[in-house]
Amino acid sequence: MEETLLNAWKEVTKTAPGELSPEEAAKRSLADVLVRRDGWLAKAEAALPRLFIRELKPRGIVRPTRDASAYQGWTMVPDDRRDMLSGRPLEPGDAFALDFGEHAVGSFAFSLVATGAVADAPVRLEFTFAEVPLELAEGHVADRTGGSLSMSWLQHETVTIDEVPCEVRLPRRYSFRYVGVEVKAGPRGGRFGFGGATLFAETSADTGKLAPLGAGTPLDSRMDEIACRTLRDCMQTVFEDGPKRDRRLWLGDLRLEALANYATYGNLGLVKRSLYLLAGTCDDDGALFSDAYERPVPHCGESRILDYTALFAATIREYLEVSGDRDTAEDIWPLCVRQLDFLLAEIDNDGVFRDGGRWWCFIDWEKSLNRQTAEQGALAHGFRETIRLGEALGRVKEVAFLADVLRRMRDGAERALWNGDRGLYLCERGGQASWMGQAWMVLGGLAEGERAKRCLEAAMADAAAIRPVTPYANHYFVEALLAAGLHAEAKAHLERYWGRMAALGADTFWEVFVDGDPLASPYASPHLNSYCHAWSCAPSFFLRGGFLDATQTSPVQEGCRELEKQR
Ligand code: RAM
Repeated sequence: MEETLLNAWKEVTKTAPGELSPEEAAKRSLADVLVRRDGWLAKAEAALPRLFIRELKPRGIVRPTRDASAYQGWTMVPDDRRDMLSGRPLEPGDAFALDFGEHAVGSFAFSLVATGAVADAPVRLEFTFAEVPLELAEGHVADRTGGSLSMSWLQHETVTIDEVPCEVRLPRRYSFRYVGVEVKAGPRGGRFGFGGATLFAETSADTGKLAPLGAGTPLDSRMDEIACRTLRDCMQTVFEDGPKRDRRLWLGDLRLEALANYATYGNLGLVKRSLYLLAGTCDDDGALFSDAYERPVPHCGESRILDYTALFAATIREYLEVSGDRDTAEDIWPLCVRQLDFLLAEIDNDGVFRDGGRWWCFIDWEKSLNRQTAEQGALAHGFRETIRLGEALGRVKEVAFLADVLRRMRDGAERALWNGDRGLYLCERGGQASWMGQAWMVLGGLAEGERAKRCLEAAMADAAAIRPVTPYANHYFVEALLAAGLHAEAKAHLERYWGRMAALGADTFWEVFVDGDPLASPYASPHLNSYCHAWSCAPSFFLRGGFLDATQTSPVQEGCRELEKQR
């Protein structure tokens, strides 16, 4: 038998009256999960939200221009050929770009108009839908250079039209602000023109519910506005990670989107649907997958991320706190308990997480990050949240054993990971220090009080400590600063990271952002990055005081209120 904390527990647990041993809890929860699974999918279906549709017209014609000072080296400048939108006769080789004025998600329609002369051949147009100028300026080379994901994610479309005049609506949904139009082939001699375009923007966010941010610095308002737009465009029939790519539900992204949503659009039904979709697509062993697809029929993806699974309990507990929807939380509770079996199996007998290679340990996209310390904290956070959810549901006895697990993890971290001289938690192999390692130790409650402050400050002061590269991980860094009571640092970090994106002209916040490395990409091509990625909505959550529910009393929530007061 493997020397894991779970097995140790199974050996030693003497069930106290009324309590369940971990083994019994797991067995019972699996039976409950399998009985309920189909019902969960039906409930996901029943919670399908309505989409709000807005019609947007192009604001103007633009041209990408090289600008060394602009983000990724490209900026959009106005193009004075405005008559491109009102039927100026076109020739093969003509090209122009539309600017819709803001990022949006939806379907795209356009018209071709007659110019008087007979259109004696089909018209072949190529469209390039772009979230940022780079995609438009260099989209044609991206296809050739490739990347580590499929290039079919690039929003390129070639359309051949037989009859002019005509109205055409493209079949896919696109995520963009700019659209490049190029006449690839067609009749010569000015026999057709472009008659205009419409973007039918879709979202399940009711923007009418969005209260103004109120007081605050201009930068606060700017960051909040960008974050709200980002979230709006990712709120479709589930919380998508990014509407350009991967266009699906991810558990880790869901938690942060749900938090920002509570503070902004308050669409509780969408959280419920997303939770049920993940629950209903778990496997026959009751294991959650980290991503799920809605269509053509609900099904799971292929990823199982350890730190995402550990976030499931928190996502349910927060939903319960805000919505008061006890039925849903009680309904999915057995699935939460079931995950404990998988999570606990990753912790050795001495209370320390050591990567057994069975899971994808994510935390952040930074490649050089050794994830040991961060996962230790993320798992502890997951167990703490499971206890809190159990308390809220009056089911704490089922998971009472976790209190001791947490004690053992704290002792384990103390012995194996804490370095008192440097004031940092370090990974066992190689002794790496990272910002996220400290952040998750704090969030997992393994570092508290002065220790929490000390390790976060030590990481920030250590030039060699590995920094996070995604807004996702940076969100947790801010959460950790707030949990440690470092409010001013939290605000400063928000301004440094998200404020910098805003200063660089972000219309929506990006999937990855490394100041000084604008072409950074986890996928070996910045063209594959998503530039509207809702795990980056932190400013709205933090600046709007966190949850809608003012009774929240966690240190993070108090920190959020502190930031709100300071605005
Ligand atoms: C990316 C997705 C998503 C994230 C996973 C881990 O591919 O876009 O945002 O949750 O990776």
